[in-house]
Amino acid sequence: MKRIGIIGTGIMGADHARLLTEAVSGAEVGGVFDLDPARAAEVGAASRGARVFADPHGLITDDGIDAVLVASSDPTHEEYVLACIAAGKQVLCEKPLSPTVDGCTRILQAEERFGSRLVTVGFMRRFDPGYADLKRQLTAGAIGAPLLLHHVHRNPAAVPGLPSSALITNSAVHELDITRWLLDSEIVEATVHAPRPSGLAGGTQDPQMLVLRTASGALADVEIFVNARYGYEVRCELVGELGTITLDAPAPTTLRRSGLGSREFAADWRPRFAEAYRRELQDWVDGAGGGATAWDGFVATFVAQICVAALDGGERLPIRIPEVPKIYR
Ligand code: ISE
Repeated sequence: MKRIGIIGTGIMGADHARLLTEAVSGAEVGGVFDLDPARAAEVGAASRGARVFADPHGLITDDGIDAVLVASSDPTHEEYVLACIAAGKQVLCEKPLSPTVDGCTRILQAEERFGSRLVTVGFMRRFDPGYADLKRQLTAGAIGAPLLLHHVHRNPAAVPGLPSSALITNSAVHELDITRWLLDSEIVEATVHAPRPSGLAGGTQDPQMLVLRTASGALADVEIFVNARYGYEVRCELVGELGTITLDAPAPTTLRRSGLGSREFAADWRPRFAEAYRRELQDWVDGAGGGATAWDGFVATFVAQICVAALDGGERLPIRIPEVPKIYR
């Protein structure tokens, strides 16, 4: 039984703790830490009485903890991931690996010095049955060569005053990762278009439209809209030379009544990606290596930062990703 230590027991840390306790085999929550001790105690108690640590570094180095899951606030990821590498422990870090390219680079360097991969990044969509099937069909040649990829990513409401860049670094970063993963080709150019912002977005530039070109010559567009009001929705359509594949994951049921059909949308991403999170955790616990690497985490942050510059400047920007270090090839 692998004993997992969780750093950060907010919305994602608590959800991971629940999945590890109820839905993943071969692991248990061995310890938790949160800046809010009451929140940590609550999640510890719900995880079959896992130990509550007063110090995150104490959790990382404790002999009773075999591997660490980092779900704390984004700017703290680097510190905890580096400490896990120093302790030689496997770590699953929620996205982003670090919000800065420099932070991601320091993690890559530490992992290279260690000599083998310890870091997995929580780009859970790679484990979503829908995206996995899309990739399987594309690879099997079902629609021929891919030409266009249309993404829609909507949240019902964002916190007032959210910086416009967060739509890219916190939300569209999933599309940046899934586009290069699905098409198996790096993003080499980005433009970000900003329509009239929604009057309900509290001053944030929302929505935004990203246009990305891949090295293979395909174009991907991403509508990111975090105050869409009606619910949480993620879908996409891949257009190839022979046909298209649509990924739409609505509620399992549609209600037809009084001349109308309707279906439910979740309030956030957890129900939509519940199976993806479960598969991601099981893969990590099993050491199967199917998740995103620190290199993938670096590339996502690298591309996101250029998209933010493209939003600010309004122009089309080239993206030159550095050479892949040896341990990630
Ligand atoms: C959130 O942080 C996530 O990671 C979700 O997967 C994403 O869909 C949402 O837009 C983000 O705010």
